[in-house]
Amino acid sequence: MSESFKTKTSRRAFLRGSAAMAAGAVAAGQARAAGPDPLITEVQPWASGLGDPVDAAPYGLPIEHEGDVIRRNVEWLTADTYSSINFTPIHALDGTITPQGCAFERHHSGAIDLRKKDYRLMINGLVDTPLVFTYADLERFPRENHVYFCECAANTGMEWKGAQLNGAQFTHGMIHNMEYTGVTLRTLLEEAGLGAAGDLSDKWVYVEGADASSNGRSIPMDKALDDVLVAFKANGEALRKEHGYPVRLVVPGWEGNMWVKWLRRIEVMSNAVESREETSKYTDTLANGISRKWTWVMDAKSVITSPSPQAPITHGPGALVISGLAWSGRGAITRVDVSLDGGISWQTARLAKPGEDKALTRFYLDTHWDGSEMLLQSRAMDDTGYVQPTKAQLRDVRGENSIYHNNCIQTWWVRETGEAENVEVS
Ligand SMILES: Nc1nc2c(c(=O)[nH]1)N[C@H]1C(S)=C(S)[C@@H](COP(=O)(O)O)O[C@H]1N2
Ligand SMILES: [Mo]
Repeated sequence: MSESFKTKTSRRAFLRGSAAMAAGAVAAGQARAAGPDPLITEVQPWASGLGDPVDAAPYGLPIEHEGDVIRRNVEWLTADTYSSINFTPIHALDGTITPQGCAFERHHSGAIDLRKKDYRLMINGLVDTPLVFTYADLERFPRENHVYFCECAANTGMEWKGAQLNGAQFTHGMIHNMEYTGVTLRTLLEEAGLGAAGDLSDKWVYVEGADASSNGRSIPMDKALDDVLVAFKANGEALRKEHGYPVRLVVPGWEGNMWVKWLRRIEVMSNAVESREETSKYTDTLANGISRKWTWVMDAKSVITSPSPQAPITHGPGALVISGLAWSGRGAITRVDVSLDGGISWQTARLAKPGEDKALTRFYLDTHWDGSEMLLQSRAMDDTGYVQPTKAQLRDVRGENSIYHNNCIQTWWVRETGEAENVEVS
């Protein structure tokens, strides 16, 4: 085949292709018809030889070109990286499931290496028969699968006094959403027998981890018997070390701190322990200096992940997909509104799927950008009728002394260049 003939046929096929695309889709209408595109008309190196054989990577990692889709920490936030946190790159993900490899980590004394054969889970206290389970024992109870989000109560906590961190990863990335496989805590408590506890309505369980910090937390019995899972798989595979391998607690809709990793003991008690993690930490100091405790539930919240400071608009005016995440610890997301003008007017976004109970919901606003600046906001609603508050509404109730449970509406200022910045419109 002569070179000119090849170019001609390819060119014709290409033009036909682009005309068809333009008829169907807005974005594709900008097909570059200026000249032959060598990426289409020339045989490329990747088509001139073999690719990698199977087994090149017995356990695959993302392709190197995606190397910036990683967890990141903020160095000045914590004194060291053992009692610290990093952030999920939510600005670069889509859909709702967080891959374990880039799901945020929060440790109080580092991620420990605990082998299944060394794993023991004790249930003691006000139970008929104190029990110790091995990992193999846990695998013999009936299992359930559920997708839930886990949000650290400190997520967005740096933004109380004003816009601070420039990126959805840093303002809202203390969250992940996985499909967990595990045994209900109810099953294990009933195995030990709750007769000894008497009236269950005022009882608690105290849960602690095997790491040096132990991260002990008290959970009211109602919740313990409701939807709490003792989980050993996430997204189909074993939990990663950093997420509590081999077993962690999943406390749907409630603050991440209660999701005890490397779970080692569950004690049925007549009182809450009032441990460090539920008194000096994870309580909410109000304007008058008095702190609220037992604020376990993560209220409805949302954020636009793209465009956002780390995900600017790079394509100029025209078709624009605005996308983000919404969630509620009280139930399912029913609606998300998006504003392009800092909350003056709102449009209802499209939910990728109907909202699921205590799990992330993906929303899209498929819109046309005229190239002018925008103040992008999203506002979530859940099936209890709750509406995500503005920053001003939240401050009216909470003051500015809080760290935790900041679920206010976030604003990104998108400039004519497409770049975005964290700003406050309260
Ligand atoms: N044993 C133990 N469990 C723990 C912690 C810990 O340091 N030790 N950190 C808690 C906190 S504050 C959060 S937000 C979640 C974070 O879970 P992840 O690291 O899987 O994201 O785990 C919780 N469970
Ligand atoms: Mo946390």
